[in-house]
Amino acid sequence: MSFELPSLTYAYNALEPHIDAKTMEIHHSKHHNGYTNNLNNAIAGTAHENESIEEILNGLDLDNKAIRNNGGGFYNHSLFWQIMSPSGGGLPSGDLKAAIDKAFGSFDEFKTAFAKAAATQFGSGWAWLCVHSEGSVKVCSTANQDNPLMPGIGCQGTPILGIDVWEHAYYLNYQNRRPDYVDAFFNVINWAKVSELYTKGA
Ligand code: MN3
Repeated sequence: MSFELPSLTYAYNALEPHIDAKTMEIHHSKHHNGYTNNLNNAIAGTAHENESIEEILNGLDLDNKAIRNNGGGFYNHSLFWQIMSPSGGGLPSGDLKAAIDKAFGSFDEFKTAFAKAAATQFGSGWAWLCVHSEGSVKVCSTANQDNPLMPGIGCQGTPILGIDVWEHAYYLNYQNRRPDYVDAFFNVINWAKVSELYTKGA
């Protein structure tokens, strides 16, 4: 089996003004495409060929840099496109809202914690909201293309929301202003999708 670059369900310019079309186009058609091709090359002829991406990441040997970087890159971006939407923004509801309130006290305090994780991730990486099997949620961050599905990464759980804080995700529009990009990201979060992932992962 080989992995395929997933299509976006919206146009490259659909998230403007929060995320610009050029950034989206390069990010999806070049960066994500590159991770996808490199992952396929890395697993070709190995036992991983018959595994799902989740199985590959759960059982990852962290010393296998090709699969770590490209398998992470494939998974992380596949999630990232889904948890954004042109009609996104607003607030979570239902069980997800309750879990966020329980963990952080309020949505605003969650937003502060998530934005801080994104801002303080040194260099390239991701900030995450993860769910644990008993339904609790937590915020953490990982370097490069690592993610919470990888063993021993110091940030465990099932990711239900993630923000890419590599410069390629925001530099054209925001240059060094990562906090402004993180703030804008909240206007495109697809909370319906995040809720669906919460229910699946809890
Ligand atoms: Mn990226």
